Order: sequence, then C-alpha cells, then structure tokens
Amino acid sequence: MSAAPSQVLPQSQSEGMSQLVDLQVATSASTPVASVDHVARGRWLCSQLEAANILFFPHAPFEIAPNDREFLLGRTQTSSALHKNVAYRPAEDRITGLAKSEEQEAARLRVILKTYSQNATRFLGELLTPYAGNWKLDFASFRPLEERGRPARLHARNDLPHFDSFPTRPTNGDRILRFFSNINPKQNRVWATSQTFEAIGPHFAQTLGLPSARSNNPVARGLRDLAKAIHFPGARRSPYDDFMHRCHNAMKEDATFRETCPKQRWEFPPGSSWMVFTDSVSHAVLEGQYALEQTFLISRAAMVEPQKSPIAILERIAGHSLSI
Ligand SMILES: O=C(O)CCC(=O)C(=O)O
Ligand SMILES: [Fe+2]
Repeated sequence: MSAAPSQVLPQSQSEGMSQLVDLQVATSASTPVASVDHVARGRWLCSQLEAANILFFPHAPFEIAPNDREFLLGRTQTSSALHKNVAYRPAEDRITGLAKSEEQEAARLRVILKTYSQNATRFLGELLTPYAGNWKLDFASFRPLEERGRPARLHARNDLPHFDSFPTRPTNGDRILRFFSNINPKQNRVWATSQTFEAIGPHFAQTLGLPSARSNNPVARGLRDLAKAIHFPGARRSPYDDFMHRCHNAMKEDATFRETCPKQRWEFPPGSSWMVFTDSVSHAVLEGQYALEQTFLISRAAMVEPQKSPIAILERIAGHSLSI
C-alpha cells in the first residue's frame, strides 16, 4: 500500500497544495534523481521539502527493534504510563509527560526514544546534505493515543489544519522540520493537508496584520539586549514568532476557513515514514494511533531556496525584518 492521495484533485485545484514525493519511486533506478550524485540528490530533496512537499518513505528507512515496538504498542508494559503523549528532550537526555510512579516505564521509554532520535538524526544528516549539522535538535515524541475524536482544547487540536508554531521554542525564522514514523502494525495514520504557506500565508498576513518594524534606536536596542541577557519571558520571541503563533491560532479558530479550505487526504500505512516542514505544510491528523516523531529546527541560512521560507515571504510583504 502506498500513501497515494485518496482523493486526487484536478490540476487547477492542486496548485498551492502540498504534493507527495514517494522516495521509493523517486530513487528507483529509472528516474533522474537516482543517477545524480549524493550531494545533488540531497539538494533536490531539500528543494522538495522547501516547496512544501511531503517526502514519503513507504518502508521505514531505519529499524525500530521489534521488542521496542511491542513495548510501545502496550503489550509488554505494566501500567497505563504509555497511554499519553510523551516528549524526549535530546539535549537533556530526559523524557517529560510521565508521573513519578511511572519510573520503570520512563526508563525504558527514554532509551527507546533516544535510539529513535539518534537514528533519525543520522538518517537525515546523510540524506539532506545541505541541512546536516545546520540544525538544532528539538524534541522527539511518542504518540500512543488514537487521534480520531481525541478531545483537546481548540488551540491544541491537531485535527484542524494549521502551520506549526511552538510558543515555548521560538525559531526566529528557522524552519520546523518533522520526521514521523507510523509504528502501528495495522492502522494507517491519516492526514489532511491544505494550502501551503506560500499560497495562503499572504492572506493571513493581510487579515491578521504583520508586526511593524522594531525601533532601531540605541535605547530600544539596549533594552532588548538586556531583556535577552536576563532571560526575560518572551525576550527571545521575534516578531516572526508572534505572527506565526497568531496565524496558528487563527487557522484553528476560523470555522469558515477550516470548513471551506481545500483539503487533500493522505494515508500513511503501517511501517511508513514521512517528513515535512510543518511551518509551511498546513496539516491535520485525522486518524491513527502509535507514531514516533523527531523535530529539527533547521537554520534559515541552510535553505536551498531561502526565498520560499515563511519568514522571507512575510518580510517581503512587511518590507522590513521580522527576526531579532
Ligand atoms: O501526530 C501527527 O501526526 C501530527 C500532529 C501535529 O499536527 C503536530 O504534532 O503538530
Ligand atoms: Fe502540527
């Protein structure tokens, strides 16, 4: 089974929508990408990601040990500890989201997520040569809950199309790249995507308004530097981050947008993996249970087509810098 879209849009409607790049097909011996060298192939794959396309791997590009998968699927654990989303923070080598009483599961889960994080990092580093090392390794996560009908606050709902923006981890224009693995042996993970940031971002810039230029006088600059130095809350949030967060919320709040925006449905089968820039692919998860994920914050400077980045699009509209 492949992640072929379950509704094929006519050409006129597919404009401005994310496309699927099937890596098994794209790298098979008969296609042009297969014959070019490793570095050129890496650039091509990055350009596909930057065009807000989905890189799809029908078969997992690295192994998840069968006994680890069994544990994650809940067959060999003893408590209900693994019945909620859990994050792994590579920089601190620790997991969050579990209670003290769940220490035994936490220890094993930490090792499994650490291994996944390291494998994903090695795999992306080898594949996406322009980005290798030009990133900050963000969190990995385990998603054991059935997504269909999962209750959540409006802004936390992942079944409504949105661009990602993490209020606690501002990127200042760097990009959010996420690698997902469906570890469910039977069930597809189902996504809907809508228009790309390039297609719809300007509309939100107009309706929500962009932050005005920051004052460049020495006193204002000094105050900003001081706020950063003393870790004043919000001091590291750029005007870009503010906008992206408002945009994320507005997309979820706007009932007309959520109901009328064009949507394409994707089915990611058991054992498959995929990756997208979730700050430019508007996405929603509709169904599925048991996924692993690793997030990378890729330096804006490492983009092969920097003019397509959300920050570049917004800065062209604003006429001034939105970073700090
Ligand atoms: O879990 C998924 O498949 C994607 C959910 C999502 O939109 C997110 O984590 O930002
Ligand atoms: Fe998301």
